[in-house]
Amino acid sequence: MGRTLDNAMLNVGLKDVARDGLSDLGFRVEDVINQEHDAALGNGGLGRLAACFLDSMATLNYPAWGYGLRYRYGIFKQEIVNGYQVEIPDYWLDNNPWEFPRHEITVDIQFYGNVKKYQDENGRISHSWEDGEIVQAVAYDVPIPGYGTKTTNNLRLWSSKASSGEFDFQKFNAGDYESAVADQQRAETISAVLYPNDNLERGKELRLKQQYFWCAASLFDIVRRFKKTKRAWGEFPDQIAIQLNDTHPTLAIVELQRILIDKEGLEWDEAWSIVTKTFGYTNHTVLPEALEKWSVPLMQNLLPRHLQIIYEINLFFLQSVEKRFPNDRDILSRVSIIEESHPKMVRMAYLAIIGSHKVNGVAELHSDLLKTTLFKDFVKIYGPDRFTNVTNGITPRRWLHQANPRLSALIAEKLGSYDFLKDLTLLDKIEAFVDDKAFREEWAVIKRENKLRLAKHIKATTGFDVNPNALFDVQVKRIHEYKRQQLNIFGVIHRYLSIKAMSAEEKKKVVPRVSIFGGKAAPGYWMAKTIIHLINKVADVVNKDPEIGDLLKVIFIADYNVSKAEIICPASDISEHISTAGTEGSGTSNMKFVLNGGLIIGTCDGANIEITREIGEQNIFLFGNLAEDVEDLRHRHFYGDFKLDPQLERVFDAIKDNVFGDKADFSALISSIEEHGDYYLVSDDFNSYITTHEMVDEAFQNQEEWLVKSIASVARMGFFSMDRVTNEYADSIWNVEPLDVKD
Ligand code: TH1
Repeated sequence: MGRTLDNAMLNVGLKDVARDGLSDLGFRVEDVINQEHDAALGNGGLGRLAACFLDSMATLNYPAWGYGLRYRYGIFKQEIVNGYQVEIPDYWLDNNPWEFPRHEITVDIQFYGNVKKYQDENGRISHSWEDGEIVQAVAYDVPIPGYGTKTTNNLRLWSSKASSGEFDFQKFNAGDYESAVADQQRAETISAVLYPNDNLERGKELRLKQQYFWCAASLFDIVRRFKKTKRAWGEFPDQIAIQLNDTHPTLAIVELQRILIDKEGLEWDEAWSIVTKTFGYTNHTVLPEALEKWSVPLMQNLLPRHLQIIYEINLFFLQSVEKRFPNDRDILSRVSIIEESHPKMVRMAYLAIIGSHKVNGVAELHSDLLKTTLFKDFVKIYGPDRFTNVTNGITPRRWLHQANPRLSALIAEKLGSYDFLKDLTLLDKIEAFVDDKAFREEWAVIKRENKLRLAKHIKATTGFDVNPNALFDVQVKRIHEYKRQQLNIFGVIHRYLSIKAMSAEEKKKVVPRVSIFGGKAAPGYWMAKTIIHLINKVADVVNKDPEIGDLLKVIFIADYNVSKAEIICPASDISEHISTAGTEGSGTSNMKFVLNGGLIIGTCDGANIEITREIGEQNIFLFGNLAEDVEDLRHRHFYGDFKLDPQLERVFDAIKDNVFGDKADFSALISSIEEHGDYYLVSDDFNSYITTHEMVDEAFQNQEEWLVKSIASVARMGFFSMDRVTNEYADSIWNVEPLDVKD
C-alpha cells in the first residue's frame, strides 16, 4: 500500500486545508508526510496491483472489500553493506494510525484434527471436521477513501492470536505457564511475517497455514454478512463475487464448498454451482517455479476435510472430462488436480480454474500464452470463453497526481480541470499542445525538477553526486533473473569499457548517463543477490574513475518501496522493462514511468506490447528476441548450439580480470550464461540491447524531439488507468454496478 496520509488527503480533497493548518502550527505538510512508514505487506507488482484496485473500486463507488493478513513484519528493509544486500526486519505497526482494531470481530480457525463420517436415519451421509487446534482471527480495518466521492471502502486485515478457549486458562491456572505461552506464540506466528519471495513458491507448512487462515476468516466474514440478508443460498452468486488474486487464496473455493455442504446442509451439486458462479481467478505469471503445488501429505495433515473435498471435486471433474473425451486417456492425467508424483501434489492453478467461472491473464501476450500453453487442455474442455484478458493498469491518483503534483497541475491547467484523474482518457487532449513551445518548456522544467529531487535523495542516501542534465536510466523492480538486471549491468560495463577506450575528442560526443538500479532480492535467492553485489561493485569502480567523470554514474538505491517509487518514477528519462520475452505477466511500473513522461526501453513482453500499441512505435525503444522464438533458442542452447556475443565476452573478460573485485564472486552469474545454457537469453539479446541504447543516446540529444515523444506518450496512456481495468472486471466477471453513497 505504501503511505496513506498524502493519498488520503488528496482523495478527500483536504490537502490544502491540512497544509494551511500545519503551516499555522509551524510545520511543513511534506515533513509530516515523510514521517509515515510504508505499509509493505506484499512483494512487488502483485501486491501493488491489489492496492491500485482498492483505490479504483472506492473511486468508482463499487461496494467492494479487500482482504489480507495483518503481518507484524512486512517485506524486510534492505540495506547495502559492502555491496551486499542485508535484510532488516520491518516492524511497522508502532504508531500506525490507519488501522481500526475490531476486537469484537473474531473468527475461530481450525487446523489439523480428523474427519468423522455420520449417517442419519434416512441414510444421508455427512462429514464433520473434529479436534485439532483452534487459532483466532481478529479483524483490523483500514479505510480506503475514494477520490472525489463519499465512498470509503474497507480493507480488512486478519491478525492471528491464541484462541481464548478455556483450555489455555486451565493450563495457566495449573501453573503450566511455559506451555500456555508456547501455544500463544505458535498462534501468533501465523500472521507474523510476510514470505519475501516474488514469483516463487516453496511449499512451506506455515505458508499454507497463512493461506487457509486468511481464506477461512474472510469467507466466514462474507458468509456471515450474506446470512444477515436472509436470502436464499441460490442468490449468493448474485450478491457476491470473489476475485482470486493469483492462486494464493484458492483454498477459499474449497472452504466455501465445505461451508455449504458440511455446515449449511446443501447438496453437493447445488453448492458447487454456487461456488463456481462466485469465483473468478486471475493468473499473473507463467513461470513454472511460481505455480503453486501443495504436497498431499501436508494438506492431509493440516486440512483433512479440505483434501477430501479436493478429491471429490477432482473426481467429478475427471468423470466429466472422460465422458467428453472417451478416447483420450492422457488428458486425464494432464488436467488432474492431483499430480501423480512422489509425494502427490495438489495443483492449485487447476483447482482455481475448475472452481471459477472466469479465468484471466493480465496482458494480451500473457493471456494468449495461458491459452496456448499452460491451460491449453482446459480451453479444450471448457471452450475459449472461460478464458479472457484484462490488461493491468495503475491508479492515476497516486502515480500521477500524488507522485508528480506539478505535472498533474500543468495538465489540469491545459485541460481546464482535474477531471482526467477520474477519466484518464481525457489526457489525449494534451496532445494538441505538443507544438506549443511554452508548454514544452514547462514540461521540461518539471522533469528537471523531478530529477533534481531524485538527485538530492541519491546524494543523501549514497553520497554520490549525479548530474541532473545526464540521461537518467532507471530499472527498479524486484531483482530476478527473468527481469534481467544482469543484462542491464553488463550493458553498463560495456558502456564503461567503451568510454575508457575513447580519445578525448570522442568523449566529447558521449551523452552523460546515470544508471539507477533499485530492488530487493528474496533472501534465499543467491543469484539475485549476486546481481546486486555486481551492480554495487561496478558502481564503486565507475563512480570513482577520474577518466569517466560525469559521463557515467551507477547508483543502487537501497530499500526500493512504494514511497521511493513515487520519487523515482517522475524523475526518469528512460526506464528498463527488459524481461526475457514471454516471462513478465504484465509489469505495471512500465505504465508508471510512461505516465510520468519517461520513455522506455523494453522487450516485446507483458504490457510493453500494449503500451507500444497505444503510444506508437516511434515513442518506445523495443529490442530483443520475440516470445515465439524463445523455446527454440533454449532448445538450441541445450544441444550445445551457443556462441557468446563478442561484446558480452569483452564484458566478461573485464570481470574475469578482477576489474570489479574478486572475479570468484561473480563466477556463477557468468557460468549460467557461458556454460549452463543461458536460459534467459542474455547473450542472444545483448547486441540488440546495446544497439538500442545507442539509439536512445542519439534520440536524447535532440531534446525537442524527445519532449514531443514524452508528451505524446503521456497523452495516449489513458487506457492504462486502473479505473478502466476495474470497470472491465465489474462488467465481464463480477456483474456488479457502482453504488452511489448518499450525502
Ligand atoms: C506479478 C507479475 O510478475 C507481474 O508481471 C504482474 O504485473 C503483477 O504480478 C501484477 O499482475 C506477480 N507477482 C507474483 C508474486 C508471487 C507469485 C506470483 C506472482 S506474479 C509470490
